[in-house]
Amino acid sequence: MEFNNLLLDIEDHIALLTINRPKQLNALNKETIAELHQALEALQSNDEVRVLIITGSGEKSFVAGADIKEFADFSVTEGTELAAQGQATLFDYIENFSKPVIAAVNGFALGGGLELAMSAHIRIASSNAKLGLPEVTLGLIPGYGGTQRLAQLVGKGRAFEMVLSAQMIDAQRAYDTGLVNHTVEQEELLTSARKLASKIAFNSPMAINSAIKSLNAGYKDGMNGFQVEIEEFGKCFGTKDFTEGTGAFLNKRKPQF
Ligand code: CO8
Repeated sequence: MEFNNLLLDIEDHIALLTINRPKQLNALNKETIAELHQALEALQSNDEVRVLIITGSGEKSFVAGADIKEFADFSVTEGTELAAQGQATLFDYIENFSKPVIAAVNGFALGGGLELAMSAHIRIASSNAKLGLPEVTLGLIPGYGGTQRLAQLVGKGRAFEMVLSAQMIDAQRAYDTGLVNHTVEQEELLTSARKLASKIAFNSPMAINSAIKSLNAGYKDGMNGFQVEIEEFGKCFGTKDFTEGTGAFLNKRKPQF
């Protein structure tokens, strides 16, 4: 697959997606969002791939936000449409992806960039990362799910402070508040993300898909997370992964999923 703004590398069941607009600090323009969707769609149905890592090109920035140049003259209708389409095709799409997505945050994760990282299931940040939602300095608010996901991750009080003050936090603070799962030195970022990804890749893809659905259900309006968990738990018993996993345990061997 060829992209203008993305690099895609698949190795050992792990897909590494690199947003590649380093001169613009990997800002998300329309084309990049469309390419990410296209790549994700292809990876969804690629059975070789079990885990995704998303990162940014260069050492300075993960993603410095939505591309401000593209929406500077938008109307109310266009702004609404931009947010709705972006949420549906990228941010919600990642959160509900059937395979785990790890964001490897290698520098600035601002606005839409932090929202992208928050859509992923797991975040690892390099120690130079700076994270924030600066939209109110532009007369905007986060439009790619940031007001919702930030509060889910760090709690409502901290989310209010970050959104209203527009202040960036460093990687240590992001770790302390639960916004990222780990912080590591920049040179270790991709190795750490790959290490975690390969641990996940070893496990049952079918069970992992059920776990993603169940965990997400607790955060969706009108869904009963406990009920979804019961249903997904039950479904596992009908899968070949369950036969393999339990069979391997009982026969004292490693499972081959
Ligand atoms: N959009 C477009 N271009 C950008 C962006 C961006 N978000 N961020 C950086 N760039 C470009 C700069 O314009 C500059 O380009 P050029 O060389 O052509 O002038 C280049 O990247 C390098 O940037 P700087 O020279 O500014 O680099 P610095 O090291 O001085 O500063 C910063 C780095 C602090 C990250 C600075 O670039 C900055 O503040 N960027 C903007 C951050 C921001 O406000 N992000 C939020 C954007 S709004 C958003 O994401 C809304 C999401 C929800 C949208 C929902 C639909 C509407």
